[in-house]
Amino acid sequence: MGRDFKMWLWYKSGQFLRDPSNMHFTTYSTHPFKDQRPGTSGLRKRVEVFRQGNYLKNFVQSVFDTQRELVGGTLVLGGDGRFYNREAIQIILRMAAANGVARVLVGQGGLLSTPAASCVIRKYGAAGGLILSASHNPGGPDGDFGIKYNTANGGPAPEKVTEAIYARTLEITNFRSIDEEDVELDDLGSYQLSETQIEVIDPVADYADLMASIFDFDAIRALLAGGFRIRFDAMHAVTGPYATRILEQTLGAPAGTVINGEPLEDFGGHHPDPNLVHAAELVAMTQGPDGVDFAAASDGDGDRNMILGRDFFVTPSDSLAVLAANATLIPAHRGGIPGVARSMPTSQAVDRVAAAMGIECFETPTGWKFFGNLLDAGRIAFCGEESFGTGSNHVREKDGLWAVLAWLNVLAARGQSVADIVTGHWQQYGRNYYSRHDYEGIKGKAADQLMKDLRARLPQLPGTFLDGLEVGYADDFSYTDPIDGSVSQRQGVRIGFSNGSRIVFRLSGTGTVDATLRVYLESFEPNVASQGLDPQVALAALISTANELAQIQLLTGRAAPDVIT
Ligand code: VG1
Ligand code: CO
Repeated sequence: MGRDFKMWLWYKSGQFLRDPSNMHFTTYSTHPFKDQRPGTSGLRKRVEVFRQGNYLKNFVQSVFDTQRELVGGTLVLGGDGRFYNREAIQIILRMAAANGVARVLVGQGGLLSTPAASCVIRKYGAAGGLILSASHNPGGPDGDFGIKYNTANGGPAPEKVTEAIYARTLEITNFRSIDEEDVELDDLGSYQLSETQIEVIDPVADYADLMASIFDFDAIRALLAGGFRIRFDAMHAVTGPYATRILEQTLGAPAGTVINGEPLEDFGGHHPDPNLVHAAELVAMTQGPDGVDFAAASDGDGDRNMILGRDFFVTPSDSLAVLAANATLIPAHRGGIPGVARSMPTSQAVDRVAAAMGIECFETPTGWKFFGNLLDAGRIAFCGEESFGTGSNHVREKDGLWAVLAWLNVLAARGQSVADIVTGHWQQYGRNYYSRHDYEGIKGKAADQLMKDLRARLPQLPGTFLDGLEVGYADDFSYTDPIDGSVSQRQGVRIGFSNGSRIVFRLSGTGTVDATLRVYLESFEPNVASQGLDPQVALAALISTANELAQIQLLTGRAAPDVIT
């Protein structure tokens, strides 16, 4: 073997960079990947992308390089249990030890729901957390994987942090790790990994305690004991253990209340996406004379929720509005809430509640990270997104089980059915008909062209009539954070009509292949006699206006959306 070849082997092994001043870690050389910019909620890619070369390691090292509070601090680590979760956790543990993290709190089995991770970060004063999830995207070797950094407030890193991490990924030349055995993730306890203390914690306990401190568990227990029938679909994702412990073991719901409760690496081959399409089994349980009184589902990482009554679907935007209107029935909010917030595409139903209550209402870009500052500043207590996301100031993530418990608390306090509460809400505040149409897997070029064309037309639209409706405003949503003044531009094209209807267009920031166009449609109906329509019927004119305006069929070749929610 020639000297040069030996040198090459030695170089490839990465051993050449072993730092003599600290034998506890090894520095390995690496090369940047150009596609590690986090999207709406962290870095999401196909599993095969994450498993190539140093892909995961590069990103994690970029977090350690830029988030220096982790050195000597506590890191929270866990994921939704999807394929590659365990392997990724072992890699991150070794890198955490090599990067001087003092303590890692990792969920048993590598599990932590997104809201539970937020809870644990806050409770134990961690410097930050790494959450491994691609949320509602399918899992398995051919599915998706994801990683997200959350800061010390427990919330998703704001844009300035994700941009710093991304910038680092573009220039990274090496990463640190140690040569140690895997940590035992299935047994609770404390382990030493080099200089770092690894604590394998019960992923449910802290979260369950937090829930008990917020809600009227006695009232919910009495409701369930009185024959109120519920089902919860964990979709073989992370909420199974949480829902079983809280709903069945703590609140006394009968065994079998939680369905699909065992977390599986591939979610049983399904999309762990709580909507009418993917949770069809649950929806069927609410229908007909034997239908249960209340049903709910959550997504892969436990931050989303779908709420159903008997023969009744609660639109997420309405769910936020109803919970805000009934906030004082929840013990933690007995004294009232200071304000609410919703993402821009979410319906304006909650705005009406805020106006009636005389509290502040904020409109933020899509993604939970934009609620963090408002929550930290105490300006809002409830917030939500149309995409089945609802939450409060108890953590800094949206929280599926929180929403379920909030509904059960309100139902117990009011003694009415889900349908009666929501239709009563419409009578009082008016109904915001709402729907989202998703065109998935369209070519990136076509999607960009569509958005570009729309943007170009915006200045001419105000004052014109589209299908008989006068355009009041047309813009590309820009948000200035009221707390730190940071500006986020190009957050979605909005077209508002003078009768209160809206059409919003934006491209998804969570997909992993091609582009997804989201079209959000909303109209307002104050007249009680006209509030009982199917939203697709009520919104029909607006739907065709949207299609024409954006030339959806012409540019994407699609005659109809793939998913309607
Ligand atoms: C989607 C939703 C958005 C949500 C995000 C993360 O983003 O529209 O409201 O915050 O997913 O949710 P996008 O960019 O694809 O529209 V989850 O449950 O992934 O954490
Ligand atoms: Co999610």
